[in-house]
Amino acid sequence: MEFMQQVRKYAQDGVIIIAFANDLYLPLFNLWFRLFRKHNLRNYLIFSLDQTLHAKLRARNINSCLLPLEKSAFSRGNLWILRAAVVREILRAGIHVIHTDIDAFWLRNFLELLATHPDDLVISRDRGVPREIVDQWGFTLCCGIYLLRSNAATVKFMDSYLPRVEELKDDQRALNYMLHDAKVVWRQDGANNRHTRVAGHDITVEALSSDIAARGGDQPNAYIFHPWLAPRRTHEKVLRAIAMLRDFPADRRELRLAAIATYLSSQLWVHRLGDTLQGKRN
Ligand SMILES: [Mn+2]
Repeated sequence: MEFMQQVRKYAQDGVIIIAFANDLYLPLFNLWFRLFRKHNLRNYLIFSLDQTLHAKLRARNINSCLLPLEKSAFSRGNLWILRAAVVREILRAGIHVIHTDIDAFWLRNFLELLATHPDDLVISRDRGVPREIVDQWGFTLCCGIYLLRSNAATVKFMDSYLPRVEELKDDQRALNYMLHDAKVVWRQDGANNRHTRVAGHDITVEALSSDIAARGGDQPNAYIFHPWLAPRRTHEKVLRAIAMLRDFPADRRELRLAAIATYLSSQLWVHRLGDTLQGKRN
């Protein structure tokens, strides 16, 4: 596949960091990238789902690969399937993958965890989807940020996983159900991470503590903050994320600049100015 040339070009030490976005999410991407770029990583590739975003990122010298997903065909389900298919191709090429959502903010360099977290799949935790698994494990695996190592077992795992993602149109549900079907037993380590070996697939999994990959609250050493941003307009999501990031040791200056940029790039300030003038007249 054509995108693999780009992956090979940007991978370093056999690792590539990937994210997916479209132009609608540019404000959120901008906030994400402000934090990500501080780690000076070059081994990343943004899969731009439309030409508009791709052109904008290229103009800013951001590593982007155009992987068009037609707006008419665009649904989250199709994106999850595409994402899993891309990951499978990269693993098949012998390259380890770190996948990050663009709302999983890199407060610290997640790549550093590679050396001390040797499991095949190292993945963040969630408490939402699928509900029935939360009831049993006390958590679920969250595809917002993960490291998947390339080896014979993980490549083979993807061959079972991808059809499951296609069937459920949801990569997170598919992953959790596969492990649940394999009747995994979680073992807790001293740092509140959970570990298991998946019978039948022979892969090991580490479900990271929220001290490393936080979904909220006060985790001062978190590498990743992946807040719940309920559906709303993208600009509002960004402003909400900025407000939540203030609880973490993120760069205050970057956050202020991001907030200003978000106001300027949205129509919000025009509306607010309008409201203010209206208020004065009344
Ligand atoms: Mn997310």
